[in-house]
Amino acid sequence: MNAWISVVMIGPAGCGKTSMVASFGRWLEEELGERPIYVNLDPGVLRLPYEPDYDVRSLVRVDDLMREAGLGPNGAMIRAAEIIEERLDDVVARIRSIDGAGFRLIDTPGQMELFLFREMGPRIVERLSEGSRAVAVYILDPFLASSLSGLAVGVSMSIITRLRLRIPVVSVVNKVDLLSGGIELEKMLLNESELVERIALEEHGLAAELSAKFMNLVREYSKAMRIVRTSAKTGQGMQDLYNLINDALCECGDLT
Ligand SMILES: Nc1nc2c(ncn2[C@@H]2O[C@H](COP(=O)(O)OP(=O)(O)OP(=O)(O)O)[C@@H](O)[C@H]2O)c(=O)[nH]1
Ligand SMILES: [Mg+2]
Repeated sequence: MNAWISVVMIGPAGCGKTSMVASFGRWLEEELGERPIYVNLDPGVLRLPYEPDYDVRSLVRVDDLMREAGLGPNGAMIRAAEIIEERLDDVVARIRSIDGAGFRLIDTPGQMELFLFREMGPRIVERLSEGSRAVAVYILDPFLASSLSGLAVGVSMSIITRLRLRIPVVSVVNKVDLLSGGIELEKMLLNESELVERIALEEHGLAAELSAKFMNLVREYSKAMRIVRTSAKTGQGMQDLYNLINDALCECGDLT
């Protein structure tokens, strides 16, 4: 049994996965004195704001494929995903061979469909969770999350992440340093009447009906899906993220 806790950062292109790995990692180092292991699974990234302990670009790089095989960016990403899937045993063995204990922060490809909807993500996560624990952090776009129908769309992706990866998922709204004000997302998710009232103000007709039904579905599962606000840029919300991961992983509320 190893004592790793894998934290898989996932979310749409540009939401801040890579920055969150760096920012949460820095917070763990500074606040808890724990150096996490940094894992990059994005073959397309050019520069990383952290020093990876395992970097999938040692196996395949999207820019090399574009240059050498004459592929476009999407074709090269798909080819890179195929190469990673072909060598999955080796990738997992290299990550698992890193010594130590504590957090293993996992950065995933920019296009999340490559990780979620192909075999790569579910298989890697399954193998990394053997004998240890894992949680996914679904990173929502702050502008999408600033309306209730947008929030419903964002949160639906976190439910899909839960279904695909089969591990607990926590949700964060990142880049909150760019928002002024904003709705009390978490409170609203938990309070049915407030939610219905708010939806009626924002949406009409079918969109209102769908949003209400959807948010109620989300609310039903919202115990495990509390949302916190973070900024990977300023470091805001890292303690909340830590607490959320803690709650999701262990009902007794203790990571140790
Ligand atoms: N203002 C602000 N910018 C952020 C924050 N987090 C990330 N960014 C910026 O958003 C852009 C994308 O950040 P990344 O961390 O590369 O996001 P990503 O999800 O890894 O992106 P891909 O892997 O390319 O999909 C960069 O310019 C970051 O500096 C944040 O909390 N606040
Ligand atoms: Mg990235």
